Amino acid sequence: MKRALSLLGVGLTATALLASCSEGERPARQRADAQTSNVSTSRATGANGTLEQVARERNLTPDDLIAAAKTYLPSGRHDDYIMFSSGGHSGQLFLIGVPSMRLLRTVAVFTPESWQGWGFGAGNEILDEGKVNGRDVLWADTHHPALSETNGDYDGEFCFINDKANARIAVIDLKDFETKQIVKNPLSLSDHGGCFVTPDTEWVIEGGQYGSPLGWEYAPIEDYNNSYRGYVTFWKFDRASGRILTDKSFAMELPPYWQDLFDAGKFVSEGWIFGNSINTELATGGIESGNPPFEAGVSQRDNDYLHVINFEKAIATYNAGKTREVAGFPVIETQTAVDEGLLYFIPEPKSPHGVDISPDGNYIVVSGKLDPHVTIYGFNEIQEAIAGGGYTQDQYGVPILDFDDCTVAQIEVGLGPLHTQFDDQGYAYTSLFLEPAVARWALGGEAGKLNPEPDWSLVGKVNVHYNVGHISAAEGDTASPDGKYLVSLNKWSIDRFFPTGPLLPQNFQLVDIADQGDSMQLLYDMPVGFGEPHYAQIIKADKLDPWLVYPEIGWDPVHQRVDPNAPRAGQEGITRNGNTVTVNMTAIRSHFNPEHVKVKQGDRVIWRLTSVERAQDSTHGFALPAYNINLSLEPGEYIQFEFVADQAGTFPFYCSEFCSALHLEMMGYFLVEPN
Ligand code: CUK
Ligand code: CUA
Repeated sequence: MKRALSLLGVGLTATALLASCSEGERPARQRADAQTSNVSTSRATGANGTLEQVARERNLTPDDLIAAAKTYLPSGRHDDYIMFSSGGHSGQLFLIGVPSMRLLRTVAVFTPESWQGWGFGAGNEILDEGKVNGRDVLWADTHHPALSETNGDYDGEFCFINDKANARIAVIDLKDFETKQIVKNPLSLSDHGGCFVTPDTEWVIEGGQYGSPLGWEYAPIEDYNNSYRGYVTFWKFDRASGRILTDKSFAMELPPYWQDLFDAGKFVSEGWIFGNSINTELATGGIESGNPPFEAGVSQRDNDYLHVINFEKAIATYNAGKTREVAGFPVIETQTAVDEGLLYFIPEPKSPHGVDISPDGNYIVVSGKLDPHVTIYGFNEIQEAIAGGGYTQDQYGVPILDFDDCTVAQIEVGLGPLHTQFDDQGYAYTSLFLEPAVARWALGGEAGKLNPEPDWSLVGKVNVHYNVGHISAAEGDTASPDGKYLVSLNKWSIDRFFPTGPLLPQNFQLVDIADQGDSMQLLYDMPVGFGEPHYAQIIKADKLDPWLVYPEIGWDPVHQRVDPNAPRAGQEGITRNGNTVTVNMTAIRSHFNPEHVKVKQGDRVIWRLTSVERAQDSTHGFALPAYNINLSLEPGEYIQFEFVADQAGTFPFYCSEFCSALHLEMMGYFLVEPN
């Protein structure tokens, strides 16, 4: 029920809003406006009446007005935070401003995207890196973006993202927000547990999910326990080149449970990796043969296993060559991991989803989807349990530590707990899929800022609509979370938006978490009509330092350097060598040079195109019909593409960005003379 709109309530609210807008936070131009006359003061007073009128006409409560004021950005003002959201089965990454919840940009990753020319003459060699057994796979199911970190905090340099559907990892450089590399995992087709970085981004962690023979060769499902396996891969990242070094990377073979998500320890737990799992039942489904379906078979046991990996030691084991080559990739076998003391299990309740490390690295938080608690493991307790010895083992020989020895608390938070984030006040937040709600709870020992007693307790809840999966708080998985905002990534949006046919968008709900205690305010609903995002990370905008134009004319964004082949102004022309024709073309407002490109049918065409613009935002496009080419040429950018001119005809090419008053004239003719 909407609260009745009282004149007094709105009046006070509006006054408070105006008063709370401190001079210091307002841009200089607006301060200057305010100083030049008294009109602005009377306007502000007058605005009370107007605000009240608008509120009444639009049926807005005082809370609605506060929410609007907390999220609205006047034209020209920027968001404080940028959310990097996975794009789910769109295969892309999305950048969203917080708190305005405005979509800023799609980053083309695994899927062709024609606005950016991605896959239409640009980025083709990177998309080719994502081939599976030589076949194009031009979609992906992106789940978990991972911003690069220094000392456990986002540093704004790179973003990684996984493709659950084909076990691939992409590397995005945040200088230009473009994808630079796609790595296909040679061991598997399934990688839900990617990707997560170590605190200095030396390694990118990619965990598997659905068990299969490593290398995915055929094996009968009846042979699941013997032939199928899980894994986690550790990709070595080289910051200088901005690339994963595949020949310095390795994997660890795991039992064929379904590894779900991983996280890297930090501070006290740095050098350790934690992963949760489901299907320790080793269920193999087969509903058509009268077997329990997976959904029943996978959730029979009360416990699954938290995977605890001594990663420091695993690196040493890899460096010592104690690996086996599988599909040409070095793998530490499970037996080796056990012998070397690299791998331990701890029971975790029940069908868990998500494992999240507290900002100080002391605690590992796991939620069982079918258990109303969050379970908190202590890193020191785990170390003592490992040192204590006397383990039981699972059927693959992996030591199982005692649950009670390793846990420090369990808190009943509600129904269907999934993922956890943290704030700067010693609170943790856990999504509750079934309620649906987000629970705030006090992280014992860390709640000291407001609550001096070590305290593990539920503090408050905010309802969300509907079925929240991940949540993302501002820098909420780092060593120093910011608090302030939390976004609830809701799976369903029924009744929240105009129904666009039977397919509805997802719903991102912005929640204000700045107020302490049990008050959290829902501020904004953002329809997400471009895929089903899973995880997102929110970074302080001032940590990002993108280029405004490419650093030099002739810049090749794939390799982040000037390409010596890039044509410069004055070097334009067309050269023929046998039946290979090289086009050296430049683009500037408002023409291409050359404008006539004449070839013979069957010629191989190498087309080199440089934007010689230096002004920010002076982007040109390049559209070549029938040959499936479209480019986005940002200032300074160089792109080369090749094709065989197998279709004779007259092809008008043109600039596909409205770049100037004479944009429509920015065109030319590609003339292919028939044989
Ligand atoms: S997952 Cu989708 S809601 Cu892939 Cu991290 Cu949990
Ligand atoms: Cu260049 Cu339009």
